[in-house]
Amino acid sequence: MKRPLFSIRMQASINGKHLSGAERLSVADDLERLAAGMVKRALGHMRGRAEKIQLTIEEVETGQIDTGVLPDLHTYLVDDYHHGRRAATAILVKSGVTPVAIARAMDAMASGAAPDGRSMRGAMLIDSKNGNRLEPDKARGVRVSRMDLTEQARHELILGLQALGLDNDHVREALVLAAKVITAPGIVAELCWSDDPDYTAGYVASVQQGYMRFPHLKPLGDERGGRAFFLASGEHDLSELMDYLQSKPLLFDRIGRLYRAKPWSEDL
Ligand code: WAQ
Ligand code: MG
Ligand code: MG
Ligand code: MG
Repeated sequence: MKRPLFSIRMQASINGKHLSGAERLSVADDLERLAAGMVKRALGHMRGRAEKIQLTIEEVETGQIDTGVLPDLHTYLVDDYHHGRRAATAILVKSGVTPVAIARAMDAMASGAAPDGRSMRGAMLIDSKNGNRLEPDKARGVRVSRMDLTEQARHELILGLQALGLDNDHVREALVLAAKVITAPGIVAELCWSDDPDYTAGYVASVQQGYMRFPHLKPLGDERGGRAFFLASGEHDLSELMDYLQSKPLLFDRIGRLYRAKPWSEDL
């Protein structure tokens, strides 16, 4: 833990549109392997081969690194994406997000979120009361980075997810991202579904309820996806929040509980 850590990030695009991204924290010895894996991912993405790949590697000041725990993971079985979105809405309402704000987030994600109808590279920031979009760059969104698992926590997570038949990059990366997002100052909850056409699962996450995933939050084949971070209404300190999401290094050294899938029911 005393060895210097680096933030390594990849962003790939095709036709000037976001294709794929990744972000990890790593010691110097692992950077080459991680960089190769990220380039491979960008070139072999199911939505096409990247035309431009940007890799950024920056040393992180080890003195600033906080540790943390991943949220508990729950899977709720739903019949289809309509059912999934109703369930996700019910959970978000419990977290204090208004139906108007939820509908705005879901409409934006379902229609591509970026002004040109494509998926954003980052996340939307949405006022949890009135649903207003607050991110300064509406085409790009806010990209969260500088978070990862310790080696030991990664090992435990992989074993735990394997036992549930859930070990894939989407789940691992989303859990780590959500873990950082829900502890950010002013955020009450997150909503996400993938922009990968073959991946229909998504989740709602909050500190109180954990990471609640649904196998269907969008129709199979849909290339649109995104993330919405809901902000407590009132005074927003956007620069503090963006700084935390983009720059605060966080290493998760403990995993949460990983629950078996169960059918969704309204009174959960
Ligand atoms: N920061 C902010 N927004 C991001 C980031 C990031 N680091 N990475 C992705 N996004 C946004 C961006 O708008 C993408 O278009 C969108 O999220 C989807 O990204 O439990 O795979 O990497 O089974 O396609 C969730 C369910 C999977 C996992 C999410 O997202 C599970 C997923 P993707
Ligand atoms: Mg991506
Ligand atoms: Mg991703
Ligand atoms: Mg994707």
